[in-house]
Amino acid sequence: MWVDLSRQEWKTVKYPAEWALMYVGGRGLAARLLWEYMPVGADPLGPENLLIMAVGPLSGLPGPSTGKLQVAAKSPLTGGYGDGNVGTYMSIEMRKAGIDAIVFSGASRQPVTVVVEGNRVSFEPADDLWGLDTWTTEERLRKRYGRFAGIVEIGPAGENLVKFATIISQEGRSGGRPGIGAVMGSKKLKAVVVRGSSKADLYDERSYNSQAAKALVEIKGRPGYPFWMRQGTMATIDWAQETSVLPAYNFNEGVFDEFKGIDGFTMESMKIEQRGCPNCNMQCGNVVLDSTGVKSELDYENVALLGSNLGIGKLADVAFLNRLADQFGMDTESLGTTLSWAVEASQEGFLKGYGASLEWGDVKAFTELTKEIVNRSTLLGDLLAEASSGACRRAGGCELSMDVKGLGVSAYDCHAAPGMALSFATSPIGAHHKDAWVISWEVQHDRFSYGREKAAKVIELQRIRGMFESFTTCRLPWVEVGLSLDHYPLLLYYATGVKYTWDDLYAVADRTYALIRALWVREKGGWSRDYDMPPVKWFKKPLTKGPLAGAKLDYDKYNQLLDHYYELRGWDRNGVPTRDTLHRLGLDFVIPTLEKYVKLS
Ligand code: PTT
Ligand code: SF4
Repeated sequence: MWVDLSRQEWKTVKYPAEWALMYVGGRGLAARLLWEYMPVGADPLGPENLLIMAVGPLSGLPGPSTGKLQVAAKSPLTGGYGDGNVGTYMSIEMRKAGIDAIVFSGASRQPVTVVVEGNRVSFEPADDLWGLDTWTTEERLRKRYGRFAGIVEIGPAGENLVKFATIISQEGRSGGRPGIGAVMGSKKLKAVVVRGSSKADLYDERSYNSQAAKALVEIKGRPGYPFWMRQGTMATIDWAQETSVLPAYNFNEGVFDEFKGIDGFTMESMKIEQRGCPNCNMQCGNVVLDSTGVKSELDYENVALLGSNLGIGKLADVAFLNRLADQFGMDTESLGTTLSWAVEASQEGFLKGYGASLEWGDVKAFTELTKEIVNRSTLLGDLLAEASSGACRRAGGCELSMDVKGLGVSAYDCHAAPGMALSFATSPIGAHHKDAWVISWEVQHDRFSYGREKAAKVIELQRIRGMFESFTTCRLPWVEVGLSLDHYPLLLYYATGVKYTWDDLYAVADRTYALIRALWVREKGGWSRDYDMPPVKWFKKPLTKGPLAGAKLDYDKYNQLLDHYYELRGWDRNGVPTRDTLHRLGLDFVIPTLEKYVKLS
C-alpha cells in the first residue's frame, strides 16, 4: 500500500515476487524499498524520506508471539538505516487486509490520521489529536474504530521532532528507537488505523495451525516458562548486577549498590497487572503503579537505563519516568543515555552555557528535563532533544556520549565484554542489543577473549535474530524460554509454500545485512571502520567498583576482533561488503551505486 501524504493519494502496488523470496519480509523488505524508492541523501525529516510499516509472512497469524510490526525509515538520529519492532494489533489487521507493507511518502500539511479499511484508504484530519499524548490519542481512536482495530500513533515527542521519538501502540509497546517517531511527526502523521476484512491466505492452513499449536504448547512446557511469567525481562537486573554489566552512572560502572530496589523481585512485589503484545502466550508487560499511582509497564532496558544508569534506586520513580516516555512517545533507552550524559557533561563543565547543574538520582530534575526535551521548551531541553550524540556535537563532551553511530547503547556495560561491544558496534541500526545479545554466552565463555570464535558467535546471533525482524515475530520464545528454532521453517512453509532451511534463512539474513550496510554507505557518502567502534569510554575509563574493578576494553585487540568479523562476513577491512560477497548474495544491483562512494574490493 503506497500512501502519498502530500497529495493525499494512495494505490496498491504488487512488488516483485523475487523480493519476497530474497528478503522474506519485514526488515528485509523495508530495506529493499528504501534502497529502491528513497532518493539518495534524503533529509530524514523531509518529505522525501519514506516511512515503512511492514509485516512478515508469520506476523499476525495464530502462533508463537506473532503480533509484531516492523517500522523503518532513514533515521534522523543516525543518518542511516533505522528500524524497530512494535507489538500491535496492526500486524493482525494488516494480514487481514492482505497488505505486506504500507509506505508513507511525502508529508501532509495538516495533522492527519490515515485509516486503512480493507484495501481503501482515507485521510482523516487529526487537528483534534495533535498535541495529545499517546494514551489519550489511542483511547480516542479506539472509541471511533473499535477495541481491536490496529492502531499506532506518535505523541508530542514525535510531533516536536525529538530525535529519539518512537511509535507507540497499546500504551506500553514502543518501536523505532532511531527516531522513527520523529519521521512520522515530520510527515504530520499522528496515527495509522488499519482494519482488515478478510483472512490471511495460507498455503496449507491446517498444517500451519497444527504446527503453530505445537509451538504454543512447547512454550508453556519449557522449564523457564513459570519464572518468565513472573518476571519477564526484569529478571535480567539481578543477573546483570552479578556479572558486572548493569549500567550505572552513565556506564562508568557495571554494578549498582541499590540494585535490589529496582530488580525483578521488587517488581513482583508491586505488580498489579500483566499484559503484552497480541497473539502471545508469554505476556511480558509487567505493570506496576508509579510514584504518582499511575500504571507503568516495565522492561529490563527501561529500568536499567532510567534507574541504575541515572543513580535511581526506587522502582516507583523509575516507573514514573518510564510512563512519561510512553505517553510522550519517546525511547526510554535514549532518554536514559541522554539524561545520564547530561549529568556527567554538566559535572565535567560542558553544559555551563545551558545553565545545567545536575546530580545523580535527582528524579525531580530528570522529570522537568524530560518535559523540556519533549517540548523543546528550554535551551537545554532543545539540546537534549538531539540525544547525547547530537547534543555533544554542539556542547562538547562526545567522549562521554554512550552511543554507536548516534544511537544510545542498550543496557549492557561492556568494559569487560568485547563480544557485546562488537555486537553493539556492528548492529545495523546503531547500538541496539536486539541483533546480537551475545553477552549471556560471553560471560560464560572466556569473557575477556577477543578471538575469532567470538566474532563468529556475534554473526551467528545476528543471523538468527535478524531473521525474527524479517519474519516479524517476537524472538523471545526462542531467546527466553528456548522454543526450538525448527518450528520456523515449517511455519514458513505452511504459510507460504516456500521451503527454507535455516541455512537458506542465514543467507537471507546475510543479504539483508549487506543491503543495509550498502544503504548506510550510500547515505553517508562513504564508509570507514570508525563507524563500527564502540563508545570510547569503554577503552579509556576502567570500572572502579565491583569484582571487575580495573577492567576496560583493549583498543588494538578490539580492532583484531573487528577484522575477524569483517573477514567472516566477507566485508573488506573498512567494513564494506566485497564485490564477491555482493554477487554471492544476489546484490549486484548495489555495486554501481557503491562504486561512487568507495573503492570496492
Ligand atoms: C526495543 C527497545 C526495548 S528492547 C525496550 S525494553 W526490551 C525499550 N522499551 C521501551 C518502552 O517499553 N517504552 C518506550 N517508550 N521506549 C522503549 N524503548 C526500548 O525499546 C518489546 C519487547 C522487548 S522489551 C524486547 S527486548 C524484545 N525486542 C524485540 C525485537 O527487537 N525484535 C523482535 N523481533 N522481537 C522482540 N521482542 C521483544 O519485544 P525497538 P515492544 Mg520494541 C515500554 O522497539 O525500537 O525495537 O526497541 O517492541 O512491542 O515494545 O516489545 O528489555
Ligand atoms: Fe510481546 Fe513479550 Fe510476548 Fe514478545 S514475549 S510478543 S514482547 S508480550
